[in-house]
Amino acid sequence: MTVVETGTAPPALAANAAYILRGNDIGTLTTAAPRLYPHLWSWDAAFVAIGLATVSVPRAVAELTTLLGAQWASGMLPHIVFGPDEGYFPGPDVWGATAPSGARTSGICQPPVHAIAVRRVLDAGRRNGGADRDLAERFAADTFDRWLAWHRWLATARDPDGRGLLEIHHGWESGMDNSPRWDLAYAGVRPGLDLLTGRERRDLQHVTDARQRPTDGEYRRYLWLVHQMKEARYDDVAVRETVDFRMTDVFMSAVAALASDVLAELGDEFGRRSEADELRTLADRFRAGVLSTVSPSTGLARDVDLRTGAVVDVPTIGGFAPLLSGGDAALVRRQLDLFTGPHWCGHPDLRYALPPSTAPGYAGYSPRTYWRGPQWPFMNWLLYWTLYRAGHRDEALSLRSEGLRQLGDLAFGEYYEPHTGEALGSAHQSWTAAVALDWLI
Ligand code: 2M8
Repeated sequence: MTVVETGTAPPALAANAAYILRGNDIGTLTTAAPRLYPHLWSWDAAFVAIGLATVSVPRAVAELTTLLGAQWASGMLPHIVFGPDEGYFPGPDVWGATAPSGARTSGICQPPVHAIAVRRVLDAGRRNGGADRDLAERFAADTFDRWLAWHRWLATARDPDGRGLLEIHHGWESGMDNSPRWDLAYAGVRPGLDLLTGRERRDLQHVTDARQRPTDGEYRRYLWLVHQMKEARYDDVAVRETVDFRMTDVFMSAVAALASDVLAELGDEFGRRSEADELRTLADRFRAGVLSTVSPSTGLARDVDLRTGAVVDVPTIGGFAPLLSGGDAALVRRQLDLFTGPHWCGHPDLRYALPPSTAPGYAGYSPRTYWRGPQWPFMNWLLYWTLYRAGHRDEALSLRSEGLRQLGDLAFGEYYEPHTGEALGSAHQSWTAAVALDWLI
């Protein structure tokens, strides 16, 4: 049996991870983290289901069912499905959004990784056989149209001109909230109201120092955008016309390409040939969109500010979008060399050879601050899974072994300081525990 460097044997790591997920389970949903995020987050739920599938296929199915239960009539999957806890700001009162089912939700979305979760749950069910296989197959076939509606909504509401790049209206939609990718866009967001003063930022109570979270100035902008979208009644066209933040998100577009291919494969299995073809066409569109943004000089993919036309040239993990979507073997090779080289995973000062969320050499790099530098275990898993699937086994397995070494401290941190390996943000973060389980079992 291999023992990870920190001395934690894989069975102990797996048992602890399962225990974390069990502890964060409030019945119908697994909170993204026990105190900092006491609700279901859309892309977290996908990774959580991937982890849960290793210990309980029915519980994994339940997690995705809860998310689908909050799907909007348009097909959008909201980025938060609120549970009963009152401890998160901005909560349901601020968002003022309700799904047709009556579920209280936010009014924005997150990257569409969910088809990967359906795939993994189906694979786990088939491995187990019996009732698990029956449940997973029924679930995947019965919900196929719901996931398809989600992808169709993205393609129409968020890429209305068919350029193959999804547009986002809030940094929260990218999942990389305060990444330097969005600094330029946020510089143009000038809140017409101070929506923070007099309100309590609960997030700061759950981290060891405020530097690990976005600033109040950033939060004022975040809240202003929510206000604008709420004023537009979350209508897709009205939001596009009025919101102060309109960026193409190259990473989300790459996720859409990848997940559309995965969903197409599921469509093939269930005899949904024309829908599978439609999804492959979508995947090709997003793949081409991602490739069109690559900087010839840096080799990284870039976001564009749709309000100003400015192209964002900052070295963040988002630039590696083509590793997810593929489509150009020479570029992928170039990106892999960059990714494993001394500016990224191979940087000599890193504790573990894992990608920081922002390049350590960049002036705006901040190793303790959220999406401005720390390493994120779920991101390591997503890259691992995609690279393995695409045949880049060495790079994938290195992410797995380094990722497991990092998690050997049993903190299951939200993110990690790249040089010291210190766990930061929330402890007992669900998607961190989930990816450990998938890697181990
Ligand atoms: C973080 O985002 C939320 C807002 O959506 C927050 O900071 O309050 C991000 O890391 C996001 O990607 C993640 O889904 C969420 C829950 O883990 O937390």
